[in-house]
Amino acid sequence: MAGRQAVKAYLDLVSQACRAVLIFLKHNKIPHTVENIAIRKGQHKTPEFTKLNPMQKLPVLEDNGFVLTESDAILKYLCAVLCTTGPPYVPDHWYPKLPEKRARVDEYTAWNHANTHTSSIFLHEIGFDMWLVDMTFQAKLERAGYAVKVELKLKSFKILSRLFQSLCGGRDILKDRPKLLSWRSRVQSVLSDSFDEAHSAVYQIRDKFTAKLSPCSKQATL
Ligand SMILES: N[C@@H](CCC(=O)N[C@@H](CS)C(=O)NCC(=O)O)C(=O)O
Repeated sequence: MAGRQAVKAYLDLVSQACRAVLIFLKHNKIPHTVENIAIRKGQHKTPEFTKLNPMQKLPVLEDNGFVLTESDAILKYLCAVLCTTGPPYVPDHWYPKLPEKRARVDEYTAWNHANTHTSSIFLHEIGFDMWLVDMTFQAKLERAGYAVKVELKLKSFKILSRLFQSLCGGRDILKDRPKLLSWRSRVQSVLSDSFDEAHSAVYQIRDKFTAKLSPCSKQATL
């Protein structure tokens, strides 16, 4: 971002939407600072934060006075701003300019937004997650031929961060799904350190949770 200030991201890494933003910033080496806002402490309800986002939700991005909410909008904004005005440049494959390719990414992010967020308590805690994996993510990835290569798209990236949410509860919902497991490890290896850094809070919650389980329950979850 030559000549531009670092962007400021307001995040709580317990949130999947926030992790997606952080991984994207780190992976693309976009200069940024992070302001940690702890949802569990109600820090997103303060008058200062409410001025930034009247909806009192995270993540929020601030770019030289321009304030943006909603992780999808933030990721697409960063792609749009930095595809031409780098360095660093965000490569076109993340959010292609070609209308048909772009529409495929928008198709997924629209579906993701409407279908995986509000229902996530059911999806992750009550066991509908298997239905979700088989009927939706897997079907969508089948159509895309599990295409990840080194060319990551916002689409595969959002799927991955969503699927990782259940790890907080100590469950790996992909453990019996070899195709999805291999796809996930390919995406993770492309994202490498930025993925693990953004998931450090999730790993801590998982470790705390699984430490309390009996050996038998541990086997059943992870
Ligand atoms: N659709 C929004 C999700 C915003 C959202 O619901 N954020 C949650 C964390 S994942 C939050 O801030 N929750 C605080 C609350 O609802 O009080 C996005 O993708 O950015």
